[in-house]
Amino acid sequence: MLTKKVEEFCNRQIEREGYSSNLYLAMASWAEAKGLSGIGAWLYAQSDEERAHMLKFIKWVNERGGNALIPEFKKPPVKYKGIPEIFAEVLKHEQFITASINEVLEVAIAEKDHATTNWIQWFVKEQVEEESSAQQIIDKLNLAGQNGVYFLDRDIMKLRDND
Ligand code: OFO
Repeated sequence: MLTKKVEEFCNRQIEREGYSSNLYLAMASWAEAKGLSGIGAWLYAQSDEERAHMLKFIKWVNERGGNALIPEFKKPPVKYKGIPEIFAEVLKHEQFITASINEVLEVAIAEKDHATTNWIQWFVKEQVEEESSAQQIIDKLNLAGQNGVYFLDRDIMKLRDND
């Protein structure tokens, strides 16, 4: 059984994972409309993963005797400056999500909720991978210089290792 506090933080995380999914969906659509279908495909896949993260939290809350609430989501930006800016934003957003997951973990520890403390380790590991894959893309873009976006669009799907 979840305590009220753990339930509240998990519900907060449902909103954050859902917003992440919509944010990456908005970025995917923007990139695709600019003709960058490779980068678009990467972002669509990322958006799907975030939806799966949201569902994991929904199911966990309900399974543990809580009530998972489906919130309203803030509208993500519709315009972006460019691909380097998008990936800088992806990294920043993932760092925010990492901090948020850590807060859920800290609340679970404080509430002596060993089950949630154990369950959420999957997310702790996932965040290490997500931050690292965003950083890897930024590094490649920086290395490639002028034609970086072109090469990234061509090769980005090869960088996905987890689907
Ligand atoms: Fe990209 O992170 Fe979900 O958890």
